[in-house]
Formats: sequence, C-alpha cells, structure tokens
Amino acid sequence: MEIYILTLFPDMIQTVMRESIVGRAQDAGHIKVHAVNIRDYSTDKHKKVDDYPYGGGAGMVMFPQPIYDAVMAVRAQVGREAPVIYLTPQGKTFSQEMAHDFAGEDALILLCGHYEGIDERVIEEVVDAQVSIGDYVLTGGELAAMVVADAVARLVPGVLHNQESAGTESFEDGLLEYPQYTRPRVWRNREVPEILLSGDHAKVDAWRHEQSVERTKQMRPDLIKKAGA
Ligand code: 6GU
Repeated sequence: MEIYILTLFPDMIQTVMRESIVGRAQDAGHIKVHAVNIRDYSTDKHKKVDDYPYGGGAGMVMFPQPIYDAVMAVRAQVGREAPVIYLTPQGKTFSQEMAHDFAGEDALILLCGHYEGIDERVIEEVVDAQVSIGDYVLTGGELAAMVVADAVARLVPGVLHNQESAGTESFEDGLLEYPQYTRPRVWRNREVPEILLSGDHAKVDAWRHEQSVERTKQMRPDLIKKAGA
C-alpha cells in the first residue's frame, strides 16, 4: 500500500514514519509513505502557498493552485483510483472502522492543511472525504495524517508480526483491553493476579473478558452500548 502525505512540512512526516513498526514495514516493502511538499508545486515566483482571506479575518488561507497541482501530480504517479482525504477538525471523526476501510485501498492521498485552512473550492474540486482525529485543534494536519497512516499501516497484511496481532486490541471487539502483567510476580508489594499464574486458559480468558467489560464500563460507558456486552 502507498500512502502519499501532501504537506508543507515533509521532514516532519519522514522523521516520524521511518521509526518503529511503520519504519520497519516500509523497509520490508509492505507499505510506502511518500511525503510530498505542496510548496514544490507553487507556480508563484516566491513559492508562496497562502494569502489573506476574502472577507477579512485572522490568519492566512492556502490558495488552490499548489494543492490542486500536487494532487494531480500524485494521482498521475499512482495511476489508479486513490481517495483524497483532507485532514481537518471539520471532518468526520476517525475510527477503527474507517481505518479498516482505508486499509482496503491500494493507495491513499492524505492532504494536510495549515494556517486557517485551505480555499473551499479546492476541497470541492478534489477531496473525497474529510477526517478529524478528535475534538481539539492542532496547528496543522500533519499529526492527524500520521495518526491515520499509523492506524491504517498496522492493518496491512504482514505489517504486524504474530506477537503484535491486530485482532485482539481495544476497539476491535468494541471493548478496551484487559490489564497486562509481566515479571516480577511481586513488585513493590503488588502481586500479579493469581488466576494468570494458574495455567487454566479458559479461566484466564474469562477473567480477561470480565476485566475488559469492567474497564470499559468505568472508562468508556459510551462503548458498552455499542458493543452490547
Ligand atoms: Cl485533522 N487537523 C487539525 N488542524 N486539527 C485537528 C484535526 C485535524 N483533528 C483534530 N484536530
């Protein structure tokens, strides 16, 4: 799978996406993350990408031309259908379900805005979906794009090893994860729950499920309604 991130800060993307599991997945050829500098596509003699908003107001707005040309160039390079997703607090809230939908694509084009946003007409012209990562405001779409890229990458076959398997985590069954323990068995007078040492797998599974339900009730009662647990 190929993920193109269109941004004014390509170094920010490269630095993060070459680390850890996503970095390893790129080295192994399971995914490729391309950081595309929108400024490179500006036809302005000073490589300007933004201007004052019509109607007045604070901040600057990214004008359509560099964004449109960058998207067209990437589309030509991809050579197949790839959705253009604009990261914005005005978008639909990102979810594990959306991550699964995006993971089914061969390629994704993630567009990061900056300043006060981008000209509405370029959204109308090229954007297929608008996505937010939650109800708070970031300085730009880069961190949001990387959140989406990370959540999608780990669902691409081969990216996670068996040990890190994708099925049992929080949200896959609509419940939060159960607590985990490792050695030592006693640490600062706190003991690992006895049942985990019993070797009785059925009992361990039942205990873990109960813990997941309890934890979800405490921390995320809104999820319990959806999971029907
Ligand atoms: Cl996608 N962008 C920005 N700038 N802020 C956000 C966001 C996106 N999602 C939540 N806050």
